[in-house]
Amino acid sequence: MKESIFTDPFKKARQETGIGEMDDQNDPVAMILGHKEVRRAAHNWKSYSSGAIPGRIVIPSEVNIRSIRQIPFEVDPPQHGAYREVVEKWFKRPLEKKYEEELTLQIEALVIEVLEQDSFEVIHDFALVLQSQALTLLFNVPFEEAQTWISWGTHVFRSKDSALDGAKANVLYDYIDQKLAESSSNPGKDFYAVLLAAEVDGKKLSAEEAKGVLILTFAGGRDTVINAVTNSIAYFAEHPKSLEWLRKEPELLPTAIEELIRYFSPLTQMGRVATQDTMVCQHAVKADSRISLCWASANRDETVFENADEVVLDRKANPHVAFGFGTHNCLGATHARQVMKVLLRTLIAKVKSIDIHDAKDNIEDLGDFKRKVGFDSLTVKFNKI
Ligand code: HEM
Ligand code: EMZ
Repeated sequence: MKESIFTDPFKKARQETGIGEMDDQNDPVAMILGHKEVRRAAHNWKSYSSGAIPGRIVIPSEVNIRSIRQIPFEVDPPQHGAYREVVEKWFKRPLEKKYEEELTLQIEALVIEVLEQDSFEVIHDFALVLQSQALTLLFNVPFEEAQTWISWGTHVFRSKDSALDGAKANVLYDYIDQKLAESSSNPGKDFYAVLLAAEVDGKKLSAEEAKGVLILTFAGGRDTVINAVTNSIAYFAEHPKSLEWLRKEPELLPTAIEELIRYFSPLTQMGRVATQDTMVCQHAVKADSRISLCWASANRDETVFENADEVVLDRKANPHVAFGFGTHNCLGATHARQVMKVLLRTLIAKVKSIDIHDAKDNIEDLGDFKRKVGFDSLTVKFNKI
């Protein structure tokens, strides 16, 4: 019961002041830590804007490696709603029967493959592969395309030695340019063609705007899904009774998935830029300075969640904010939930127990706060039923 414990570094600051402070590349961030306050600020886009210069609301800031605006993520209402409308339907496709069936075939094949191995490294040999393969369904492109995406590694802007890797980002940008060019001369039935045909307020989406949506789709759903998958495997390795419980009561799966996502909170925080001088939790926030909505802290708020630091698989009310809240709530959540559902369904059908052989934590360094968000590597063995 060690590798699957994710402690809450924000507790003391949340209880004492409700605010955490960190520096990020000389551009400080006032982190909002309480559940109620995070939800309130997420709603208040007039005071806390997402439409700052591209990259600034991300922590660590990506202003030095990216000038293209991610859409709809870095756009405020009312334009945000118009952009969101053109992609919303496409992001609901994971609920279609055929999508779920194909996802099931992909994930079963992967699980069967690793079940034959004496051990395997979950992040690179399982979660990254699973995430990339599943994304071919969301894009509606050939399965083989996953090979290229796997070669990019777990993050498109970060590499092993560098939290912000411009050269790596260029690989993604060049790839997208090429795919958009191919699509405009020979449109298929994929996400590229949908974006190039889309109209916002009676005007076609430009290639630059389509690129902004695509960068976000590649970047946003990558390490988050990889961490949700990997951390869940660590959890079931150390809680074999939970695996048995779900095997006996599979109707609990959707509830269990929300709880795992609450507990792991794969995206720690997201920033906003204050549009005017304001106060939050008795803390003065200057115009043009950054705040963050700390989803990970809000999800451990003891005034909202009983036994907040425990995984309670059948937790009844679970108003977690791991997928955000309000205007920008996660567009990829339908896909991410389907991935988790199919994965857990496959695990309970085929895996008796899981042994951890080795683990290296991935700790985010947020100034005073050190937060385990996942693993750099996790080596396990799956035992067959
Ligand atoms: C937004 C978390 C998976 C695409 C968000 C936000 C959070 C989040 C917290 C809100 C950001 C904000 O308010 O500024 C997660 C987690 C995931 C996940 C925890 C997995 C467990 C995905 C996937 C995709 C995706 C798989 C797509 C492939 C997006 C997009 C937005 C978003 C496009 C922006 C929505 C908007 O601005 O209206 N996500 N995400 N996410 N996410 Fe996810
Ligand atoms: C941005 C972000 C989106 C950012 C909703 O979150 O995810 C991060 O992983 C990326 O680095 O650019 O897409």
